[in-house]
Amino acid sequence: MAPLVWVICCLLGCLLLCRGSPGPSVPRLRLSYRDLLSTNRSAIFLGPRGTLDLQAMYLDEYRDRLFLGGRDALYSLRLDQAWPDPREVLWQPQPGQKEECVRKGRDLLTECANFVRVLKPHNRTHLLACGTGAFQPTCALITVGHRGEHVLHLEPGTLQGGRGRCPHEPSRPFASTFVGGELYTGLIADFLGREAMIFRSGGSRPALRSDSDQSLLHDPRFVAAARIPDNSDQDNDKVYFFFSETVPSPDGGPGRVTVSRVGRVCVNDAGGQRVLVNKWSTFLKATLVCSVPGPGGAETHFHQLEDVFLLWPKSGKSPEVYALFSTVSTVFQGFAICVYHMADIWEVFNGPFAHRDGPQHQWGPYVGKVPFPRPGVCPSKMTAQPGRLFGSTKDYPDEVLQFARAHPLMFRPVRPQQGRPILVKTHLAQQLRQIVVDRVEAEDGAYDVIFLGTDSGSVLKVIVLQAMGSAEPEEVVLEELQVFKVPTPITEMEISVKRQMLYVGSRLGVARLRLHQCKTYGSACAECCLARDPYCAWDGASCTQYRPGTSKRRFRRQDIRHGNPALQCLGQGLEGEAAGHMVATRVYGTEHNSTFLECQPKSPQAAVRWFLKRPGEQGNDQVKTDERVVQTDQGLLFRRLSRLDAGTYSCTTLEHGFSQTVVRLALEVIAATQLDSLFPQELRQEAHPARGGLVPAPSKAWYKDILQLIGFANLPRVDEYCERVWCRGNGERLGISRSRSKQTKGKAWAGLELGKKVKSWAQAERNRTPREVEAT
Ligand SMILES: *[C@@H]1O[C@H](CO)[C@@H](O)[C@H](O)[C@H]1NC(C)=O
Ligand SMILES: *[C@@H]1O[C@H](CO)[C@@H](O)[C@H](O)[C@H]1NC(C)=O
Ligand SMILES: CC(=O)N[C@H]1CO[C@H](CO)[C@@H](O)[C@@H]1O
Repeated sequence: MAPLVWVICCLLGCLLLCRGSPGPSVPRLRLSYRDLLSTNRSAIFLGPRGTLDLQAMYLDEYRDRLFLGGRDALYSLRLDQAWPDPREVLWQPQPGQKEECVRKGRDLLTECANFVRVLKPHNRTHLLACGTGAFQPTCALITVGHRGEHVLHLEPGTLQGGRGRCPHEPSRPFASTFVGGELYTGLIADFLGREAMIFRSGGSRPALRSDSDQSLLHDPRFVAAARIPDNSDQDNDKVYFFFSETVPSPDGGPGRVTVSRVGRVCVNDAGGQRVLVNKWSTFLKATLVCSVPGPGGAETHFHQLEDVFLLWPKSGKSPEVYALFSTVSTVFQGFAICVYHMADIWEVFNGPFAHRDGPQHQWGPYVGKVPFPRPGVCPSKMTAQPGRLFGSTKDYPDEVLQFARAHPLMFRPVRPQQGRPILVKTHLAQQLRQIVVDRVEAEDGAYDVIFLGTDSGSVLKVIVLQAMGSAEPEEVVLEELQVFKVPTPITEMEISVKRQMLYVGSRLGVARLRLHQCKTYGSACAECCLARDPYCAWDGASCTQYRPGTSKRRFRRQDIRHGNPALQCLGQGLEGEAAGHMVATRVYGTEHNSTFLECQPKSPQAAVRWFLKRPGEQGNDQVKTDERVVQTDQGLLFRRLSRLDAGTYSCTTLEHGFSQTVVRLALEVIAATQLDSLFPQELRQEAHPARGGLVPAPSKAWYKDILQLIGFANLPRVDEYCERVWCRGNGERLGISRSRSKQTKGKAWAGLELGKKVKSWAQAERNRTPREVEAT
């Protein structure tokens, strides 16, 4: 029965999600790989061989370096200099290890190399690096120099086994963090991929690991690890692990289910004295819930943890936990972001332990007496009792350790802030893999800007607005940035708030991406305002980075909540270039032929309308579309132009109740009869490709275009036309095949492909006298 209920719940969930889908999730701005490079928004490092096989990234803001772990190699890039300025260290597997790896049935190309997966600070001059070593994990210390130096070399004398610190496989998820000279790692630590553990090593204390007899971890997929202090007492410091597990169905039904967990251990855990020797004695875990409530208690659950980002506040000690989840359902695919307070996590760890009891072995809260010191509590002043100090977990009574062993799971789950996700995304063309959050001060408060790395090499920049008096948060996708040229999953993302940069890694390489580039939004106040980007504000002259506190409160126009330029940009050139005074660009079309008037607003969220002012008339009429005149996403298409179509066309956009004219085109229609009478017979033949014509383009097509040129007997106009249609820039431009960018463009093309040869023809034409032309 259980699976059926599941499916039904899920379907119901789908419907709920569809109906209540918050806000438009179409990005307001889409920037291509080329756009990003050409505007210096991003810079790419692919390594000397064109691909890094990137496995690890460590952003070192103290040294201003970015360290990368790849296949058989390590790299160091300087952040403060022209990018890239790499240092490389080659690090192959031990001799014979590659062959052994192949002998054991592993793939030579994809598995039997040293994939460097761990890069952590060791001390002021050294990093700890670990690689898979062709299925024999190996660690070494890497000299990186003091601050200001740019050196990178491996210390051969420090090579040592890396089992428990680095997985055997290049692809298996794991998480580690470096605390007080020791490395804490959550991973599967054996060749066969069965031995899941949390492992601590590298310090002067004996290594500590999970108790494998108890199977505390069920096929875990670790995504993050970090030290988070409970309070100012360092004795209470704990390392938290975020992971998903596949556990037997909790209601005793068949099959297994995926659940997400937060687990923790005390930094000062030393294991037990008689039980749990060299094993964790303080390990506890709790379930992380991220679900959308529906009517009648039906919930759509997001069970699989994809990534976690800890947002540390400027003041205060505990971070907010931003977690990206996905569904594990085969019925529909969705993603959700839930935010957890540490206080709520602590409360669950202080609450009842989960306990299996009763005839069906159901889970319930443990109601018996819990021994002292409470299992999971670190030895500290709090555990001291008169006569018994409990200075170490080795002093804990056996009873405490036995209880901890038997009750690693808390009964209550951790619920997110507001009890629901801050963001739900379904029907996505791509999957979400990574999350980074930046808290940005804006004119009207702080906004959390969320960067999401997708599996198609792009980054989404999103804000979530909690509307007043509404339960549904509004999602605003500010930008979609195609960071990598080809679709590739983003595997690493680090932010430098200091540099206002995001470092984005995929297998291919790493990109440095500016968090914002305000001028991309446009040069008018209204465009800046409509962008709703908390990083950007209108400063009275242009769209620039908003810096709180530094402004002299002159013009700081920003309206993230409503994006209402009418209010924000009054007297700020709201009309500007966009208004009625905008000079119309002259374009030409021939009667009976097709013509296209282009208008692509920057924002795909804007509604486009076309207006026509006929020659001699006063008012603007909205263009009536039918099968002859078609409005497309790119502009207005006339299938067959009529002389009556001549006039001035205005393309206006409507967004957030704000209307603006973005393109004005004065269309002139050249009568068919005029063309025929003006066309020189000999040129018509000469132009034919079969007779050695000028361009190897579709014959009819191209000479018709020349007809159009001829149509303008007065030469300045020929020039003008040539200029507009083909010859602008380097003269290589073809009438139709030009790059499509996000900029709004107002242009018409004849719908024909013509090359640069037309230009030389036009040149020759210009040298003829008007009389000659007329005479022909
Ligand atoms: C991009 O950066 C390079 C080097 O710093 C500079 O030469 C170039 O002008 C910049 N381009 C733009 C569009 O800012
Ligand atoms: C860092 O550790 C290495 C290896 O243990 C040692 O050789 C080096 O002197 C240490 N550096 C500092 C600054 O302590
Ligand atoms: C498609 C179309 O209408 N083509 C016309 C373009 O103009 C020439 C010259 O007037 C006509 O012959 C074509 O039929």
